[in-house]
Amino acid sequence: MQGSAIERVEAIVLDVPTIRPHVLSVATMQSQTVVLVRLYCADGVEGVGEGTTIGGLNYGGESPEGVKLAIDTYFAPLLIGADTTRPAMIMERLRRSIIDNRFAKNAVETALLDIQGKRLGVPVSELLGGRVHDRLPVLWTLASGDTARDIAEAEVMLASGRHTAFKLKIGKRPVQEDIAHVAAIKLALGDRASIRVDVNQAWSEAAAKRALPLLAEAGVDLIEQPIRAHATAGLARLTAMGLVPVMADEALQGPESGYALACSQSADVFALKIAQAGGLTACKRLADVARSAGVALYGGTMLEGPVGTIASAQLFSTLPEIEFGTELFGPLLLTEELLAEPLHYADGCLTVPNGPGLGLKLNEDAIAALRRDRSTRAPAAAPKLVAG
Ligand code: MUC
Ligand code: MG
Repeated sequence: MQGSAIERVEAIVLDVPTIRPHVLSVATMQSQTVVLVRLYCADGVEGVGEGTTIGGLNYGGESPEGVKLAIDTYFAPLLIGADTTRPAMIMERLRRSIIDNRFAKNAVETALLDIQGKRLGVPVSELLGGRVHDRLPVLWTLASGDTARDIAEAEVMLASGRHTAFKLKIGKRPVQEDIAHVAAIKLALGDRASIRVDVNQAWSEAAAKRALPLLAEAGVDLIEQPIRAHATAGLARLTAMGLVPVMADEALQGPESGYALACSQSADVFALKIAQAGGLTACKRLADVARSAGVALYGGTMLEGPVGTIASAQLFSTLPEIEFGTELFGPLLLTEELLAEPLHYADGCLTVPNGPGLGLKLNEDAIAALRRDRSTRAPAAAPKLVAG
């Protein structure tokens, strides 16, 4: 086997507690299940990627356990022996054999680009066209489920200077209660903060039509995925109301869906997510579609740990315009540090690492302690999630 060939593939499921419950319309997270995919080459070079989602199967079709199963059973046999100096060739081979599984493909592509960057001595951003930003603006999500607690949390963030924009998770409560919650937070924070809302598909079009003028009046700057992902005509009608910019998130399942949404003028803004897009290069194609169509950009996440967060940052750093900033705060939601050297967040921004590949070193002790399969005595069960 040549030195650059993949010798071993490992998919690891980690259960990491969150600093507080994170309440979305689709799930309440008490912990995040981070899936790491590690590729080991014969010459000792290794790469890591992440295939994390939100709320097990509450958010989409790929669960953490499903990503691991797909990697172990279907991806690994195609990867063993493959020459990592040809990441695009490997990804093409995977695409020809595996139809969907975008989260798993993203994890593998991230790991391949990590390896390639390490071999060439350049950050992943330079393999994707080259970075134009060394720091990216990062908002914080207020999602404790309690208005007073959210305001107190925002005040702490504003005082520390770590964030000046906030996304509120709504859609779980009746619409009027949600509007009152959003208006109270905006009133408390005033011009000191940009407030956006994410409904995670919870509303009907009729409910969204009632809510939009009220959200505009409250001073909301952006509304994310208010209605079902497939309801693109409805999303276009909400966008055409022109009251608050509308952002597509769950509706974006890769560059082709972005093209369709752009053609139907269904959204003002696209939430770019490397996992939902099926990898970094697919996500870059999605960004190109948006840019060509005059759709604004936002750097989204699946609340990944540091590996997925920095893979996203490496890509987002190459985009000249990312008008609505990013939400690359996933690692800050976790109680445990998964890196040997923590990421740098300050003045509302995340610094994009500059080392070769992703520019990260894992905290192996933390990973060993958090792996779901750490005990051979009793197989650990999946963490409890409270649905919707
Ligand atoms: C989503 O739907 O955008 C991103 C930030 C957050 O709090 O939840 C996610 C998922
Ligand atoms: Mg969203």
